[in-house]
Amino acid sequence: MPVLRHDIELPATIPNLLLEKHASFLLSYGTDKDEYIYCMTEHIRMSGMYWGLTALDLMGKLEQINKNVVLEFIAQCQTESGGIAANLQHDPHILYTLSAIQILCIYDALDTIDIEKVVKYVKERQQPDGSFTGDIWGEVDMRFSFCAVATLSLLNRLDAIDVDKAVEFVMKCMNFDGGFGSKPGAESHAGMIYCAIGLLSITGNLHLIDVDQLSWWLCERQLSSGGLNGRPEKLPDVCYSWWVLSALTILGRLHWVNKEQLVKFVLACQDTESGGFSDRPGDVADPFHTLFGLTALSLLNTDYPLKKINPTYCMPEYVIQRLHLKPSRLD
Ligand code: GRG
Ligand code: ZN
Repeated sequence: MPVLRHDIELPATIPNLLLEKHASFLLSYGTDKDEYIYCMTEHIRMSGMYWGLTALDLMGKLEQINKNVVLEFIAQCQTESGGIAANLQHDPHILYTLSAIQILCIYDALDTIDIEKVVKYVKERQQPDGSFTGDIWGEVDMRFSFCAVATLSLLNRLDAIDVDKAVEFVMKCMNFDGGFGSKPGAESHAGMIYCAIGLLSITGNLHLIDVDQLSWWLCERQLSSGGLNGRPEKLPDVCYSWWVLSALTILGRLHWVNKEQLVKFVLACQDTESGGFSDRPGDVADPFHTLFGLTALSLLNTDYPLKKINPTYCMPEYVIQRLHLKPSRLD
């Protein structure tokens, strides 16, 4: 009888953390603008920059990036509507607006762009039921609620939207299993749970959650390999070490996962030759999974020399403190 494989086997030897290699992987990523992978990621460039810069900052290597080039790129990506695009001549979207604001906060350079116009763009995305569209074309997704609330809170302008309505919509996305989906009735997914818990943490509404039920669902994502999947019956992936662990950290239940096993899984996802992390051992590394490999190790309080990451904003903790933001967290 065929048996479906829902986990992976870890390699016999687990490498140590290869910080220097990860830094050079990220620094060289995209230096060759004719590379296939550079072209294929053109449409998500702003988020790619946020993943890479945040990862470099966690490793204490941010000064190796030319800050002025980054700031000038972001300024050029702000469009007439106030929203920010993923790349030059692209349409603005709330996902890339958040990534741009996150980078500007890391660089303490919000004055690079027109902030009032960003606030107007985000405000215009809110619908009568409290949800948010990602852009002018009308797709609604709970991820966009998180992006809107995170962006405005980083700008200290949450007053621009109806926060109660935004929370009401997020709570409509909660399922019988305690998890959250992308819209009402949609299947629970760890990425969406991060968005919901992040939004509730920023707005001070974590009391609306059944903490034990949701934390059970989250910790049951850990498989025998030590890695976490994003929903039942799926393979483990290093990025869920962020989506799941950040939520468990905010809920005060980080100790409900086996830390030692998870660290092993995360370390096994490194590319020991070229640097970077991939989703699973042996796959191709990319900046997205590199960030989340590092953030997982940061959240797990390992002894590695990494800065602390804030579980709500996925930004270095020192930046969140500099902005005097205090997203709530349960004990
Ligand atoms: C500030 C970190 C940060 C994020 C901004 C965009 C966003 C807010 C959050 C995205 C949350 C999300 C939906 C993450 C999941 C990403 C992912 C791995 C999707 C893949 O889903 P499937 O169904 O994969 O293709 P599985 O693992 O279920 O097979
Ligand atoms: Zn992934």
